Amino acid sequence: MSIVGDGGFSMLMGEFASAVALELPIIILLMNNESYAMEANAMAAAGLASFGVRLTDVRYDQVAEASGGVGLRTTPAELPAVLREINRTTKPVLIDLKVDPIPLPTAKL
Ligand SMILES: Cc1ncc(C[n+]2csc(CCOP(=O)(O)OP(=O)(O)O)c2C)c(N)n1
Ligand SMILES: [Mg+2]
Repeated sequence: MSIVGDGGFSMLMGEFASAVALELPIIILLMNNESYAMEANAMAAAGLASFGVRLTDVRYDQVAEASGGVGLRTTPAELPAVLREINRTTKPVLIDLKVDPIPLPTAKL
C-alpha cells in the first residue's frame, strides 16, 4: 500500500494507468484534503498569507475507474470497513479518502 497526498498524486496520476497496464496488485491510499497542506503550513510558519495552496475536489476514485482500475471514495469513519472489503485483485485500487484540510500548526520548518 502506498499512502499519498492529493497534491502529490495529481502531479503524477498518469502513472496509475501504467499500474493498470502492468496489472500491479497495489493499493493507493490517497489523503484527499483538497490542499497542498505542507505548503500552506510552511507559509503559515513563515508568517505569510497562504496562496495557491487550495485544490479542487477532484474525483480521484473516478480517475482510477476511468484508467481501468478500482476507485473507492470514503471517509475515515468508513475506512476500516473499506479496507476489509478489498479483495486481492490484479487491478490497482485507489482509495480516495476525504480528510480535513487542517494545517499542522506545530511543524518546524
Ligand atoms: C514536483 C514537486 N513540486 C512541488 C513540490 C513542493 N511540495 C512539497 S509538499 C507539497 C504539497 C503536497 O500536497 P499533498 O500531496 O496534497 O500533501 P498534503 O501536504 O496536503 O498532505 C508541495 C507542492 C514537491 N515536493 N515536488
Ligand atoms: Mg493534500
